[in-house]
Amino acid sequence: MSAQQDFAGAQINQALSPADKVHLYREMQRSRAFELLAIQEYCANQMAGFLMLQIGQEAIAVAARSLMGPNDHSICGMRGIGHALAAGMTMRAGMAELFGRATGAAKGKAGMLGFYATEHRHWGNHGLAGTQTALATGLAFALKYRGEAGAVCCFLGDGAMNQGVVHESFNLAALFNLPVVFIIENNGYAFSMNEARSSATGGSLAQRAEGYGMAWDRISGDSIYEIRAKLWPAMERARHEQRPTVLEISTYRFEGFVIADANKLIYRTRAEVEEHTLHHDPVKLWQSQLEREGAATRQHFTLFKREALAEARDASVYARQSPFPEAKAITEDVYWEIDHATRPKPMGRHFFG
Ligand SMILES: Cc1ncc(C[n+]2csc(CCOP(=O)(O)OP(=O)(O)O)c2C)c(N)n1
Ligand SMILES: [Mg+2]
Repeated sequence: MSAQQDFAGAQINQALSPADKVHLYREMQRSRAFELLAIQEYCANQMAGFLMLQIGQEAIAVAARSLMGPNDHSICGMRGIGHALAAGMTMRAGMAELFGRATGAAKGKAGMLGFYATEHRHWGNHGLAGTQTALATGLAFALKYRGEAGAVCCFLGDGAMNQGVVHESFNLAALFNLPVVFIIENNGYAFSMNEARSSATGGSLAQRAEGYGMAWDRISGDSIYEIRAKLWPAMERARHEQRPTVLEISTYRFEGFVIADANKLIYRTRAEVEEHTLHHDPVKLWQSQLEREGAATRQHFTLFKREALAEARDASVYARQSPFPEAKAITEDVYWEIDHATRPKPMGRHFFG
């Protein structure tokens, strides 16, 4: 029996209609289509800076978002394009941001790190590994302080788990009983370094939660059903008991660390990459599961894939036709606006006077 079927019977999955399941497929396919087209545009010199993609990891963002309600929040590390799309950022806003255009999600000034969708309670991606855990802890504190029954889903990489700030955040989340779920997307690599070379563990990264008295679990990132079945109780624990959890989801990034990673087949063997792309592609696995269930036919899946691709193409046409930001925009949306009139003094407060 596959991991998908093992968890199909979980109550939270029984609640999914065939249309809901198809929606999850389409969301994964949108993320995949957007990122595949972004690779082409990046290689055609349309984008500056880094491009870090979630191809191979799509089930995590999509399954998690499907469990979130109006009081729940999400935040992630630098590999966050799929998270923002799953949260509700339009492909147009995302692609224009990658193209550095004024119509982008961060007005074309941040590129890959500007994928904030705060109107959907997604608090963006963060370039300094692990720092999002401190922000997530603050978001969770705010929920509790305001008496709102919500959960914060904080995504981080396996490499980020070795940053000091993660342990400070775990400590405060457990000490103050905060409604946060730390979700480690363990794709086996921190940059080019595999987990065995970078992390000291007694078998799993999530187990470190025990040192803080937090609940923890491990999940296969192959399976939408398993992610939903194990994430839901953690979110409920956060919402109703204000207690944190650490979850570790095993996954794999099919592409390099960044798209300009020329060594992706040096620190990983071709056979390893093929094994994952052939047998652990979450999009293909979900499609097979839904075909077995009769939720949609193969023709439908072909159509959904085409629709996702058409949406991505529309986004890149939109991005290409959009203007670059004007030079004066460089001093907008920065602290300078608040602070520039303040005369420096030896003592006192500048920002918060
Ligand atoms: C504090 C800090 N140190 C170093 C880096 C450089 N850096 C960027 S990504 C990365 C590895 C991240 O690995 P992981 O957390 O597993 O995320 P993944 O790339 O696998 O999604 C490093 C060391 C950084 N961004 N921040
Ligand atoms: Mg990693």
